[in-house]
Amino acid sequence: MKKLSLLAVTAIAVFSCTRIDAPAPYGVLPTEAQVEWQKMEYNLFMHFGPNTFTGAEWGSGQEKAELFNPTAMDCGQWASIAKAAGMKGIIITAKHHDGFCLWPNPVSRHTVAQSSWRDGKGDVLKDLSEACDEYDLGFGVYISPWDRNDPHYGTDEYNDVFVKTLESALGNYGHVFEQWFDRACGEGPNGKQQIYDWPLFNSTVLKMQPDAIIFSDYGPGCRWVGNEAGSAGRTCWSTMNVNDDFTGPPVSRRELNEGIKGANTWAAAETDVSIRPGWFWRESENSRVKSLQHLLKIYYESVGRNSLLLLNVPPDTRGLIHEVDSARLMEFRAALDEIFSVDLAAGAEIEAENVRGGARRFSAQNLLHHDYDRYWAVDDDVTKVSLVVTLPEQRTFNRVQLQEYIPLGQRVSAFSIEALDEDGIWQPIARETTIGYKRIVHVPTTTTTAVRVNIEESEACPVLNGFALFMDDVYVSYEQSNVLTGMVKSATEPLVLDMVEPALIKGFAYSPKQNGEDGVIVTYRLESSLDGNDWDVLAEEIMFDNIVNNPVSQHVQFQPSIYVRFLRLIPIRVENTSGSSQTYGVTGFSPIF
Ligand code: FUL
Repeated sequence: MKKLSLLAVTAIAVFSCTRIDAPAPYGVLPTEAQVEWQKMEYNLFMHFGPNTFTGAEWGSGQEKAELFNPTAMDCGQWASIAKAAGMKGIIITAKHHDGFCLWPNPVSRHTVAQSSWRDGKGDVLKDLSEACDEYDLGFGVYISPWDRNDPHYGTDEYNDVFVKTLESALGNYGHVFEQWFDRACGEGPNGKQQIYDWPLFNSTVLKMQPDAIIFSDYGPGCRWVGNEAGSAGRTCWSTMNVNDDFTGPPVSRRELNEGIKGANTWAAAETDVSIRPGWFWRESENSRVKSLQHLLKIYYESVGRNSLLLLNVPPDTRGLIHEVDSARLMEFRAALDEIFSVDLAAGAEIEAENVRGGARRFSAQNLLHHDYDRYWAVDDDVTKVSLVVTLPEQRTFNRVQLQEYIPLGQRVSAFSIEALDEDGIWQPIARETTIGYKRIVHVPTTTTTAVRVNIEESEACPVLNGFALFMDDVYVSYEQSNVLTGMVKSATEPLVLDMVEPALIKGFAYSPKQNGEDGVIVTYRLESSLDGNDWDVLAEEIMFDNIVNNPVSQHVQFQPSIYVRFLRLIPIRVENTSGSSQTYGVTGFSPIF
């Protein structure tokens, strides 16, 4: 008996001696609520209020409250559509800049209670929070500090009124996962600009909803992505520099878009974009709902770039999501399911050059495990390291998904991906910078038995928890039909494509004008550049065969793919249907990835 317990004690002692610690956290970290927020990935934004009935984007605040009168209001419809679309939460404009409150805010005289909707007894926040509960969706609110109706606006008193407004909206409708503050700040009725008390506003939000993620340009919960077009930076850090009073330092759109490496606050980028040209519903925009291709591009440039996608789908004057929008959302969902439902890395073996302390617990095989908290980690002094994913058989894919385990901080600042070719040579297929919570990299359609990921630079030893491969047959280069539409250029002027960042491209597409008169490029010199200053000649003279008779889009493929930022076509011979021409027309010039 004595002997046995001694043995057990020895075994425990040996085990605890050899247990390898997890890597120490690096830099500023997300809170648990911020990690859960990022895992939501895709949420619904809803702009609704008097503007829905007037067609304005920014109401003056002088609109009559009775204007707000949706005829068939149904938050259950919104929530069921959001759920079916695969979204995880809904954020509504509880109060936009016109000051109108979608709930009976006791400190305002410009609310649903003064409207004719449901005889002044309606409450959109109540209906929506209940619908979100029913469909297991997060409920969030946009409450604009700028108020074009409140008579106190522009005076010190207003900040107290606004605090009461926050308390009312955040205190009566259950859990609120996100508070959305935009920074628009205009003048009040007295011509004065309001000085907002951000520390007071933020502390009020957290007093009412301790887990809420506070959105604004400066966080502190998450930050604006710097544009309303739906595009996070290819480099995208989740950190920003924020002063204690949440008013600065001044931040450029580029910094919002790309974040700041090593900055003092965790504030991941949120990509807010509307499915329509405007934020509010308008009859005239029913035919201008974004296409499936456009939405896929937005998805790749938000969720695929370490950002959360907040897609605005505004209810109409009935108080319903319009049929055109809901049909597009379902089409989008079906496409995402088709692309992402089959992980082509399933069944692979992953071997890494380094595994932390040689411990199984940190093995690279964890990258295929779906338990979020299992990850691959390396020794502390390793910041440059490769891993090889050997597939069970030859597989074809064009998207590579990587994930960093962000509870320990964002670390990777450069990586590349290679695929093994038939001769056993590693061919580069991508070179990128940051990963973050999730990164979906576009690579050329690749058929291979093995993929190598090289972490080239990392701020601390890398910690990754996800690797996957997908094949997207749905998304066709959206830019192809949208770049440089309908231009006519002089025959001596080069045609230049700037991809903003260097990218690995398989070729390009040039679409001439179809009218036969403006001319087309027949032969040209092809050059490329990484910086727009030094140009490499790729070919002295190339011809678009039969382009004059049949001016359809021309696709030119490179062998192998090239890594460039700029492409330049210098026309040598330009013709129209009657012979040599002084001009040529362009309806598209875009990369093929
Ligand atoms: C901006 C606002 O001014 C727009 O009206 C819209 O609400 C957008 C989401 O945020 O700052």
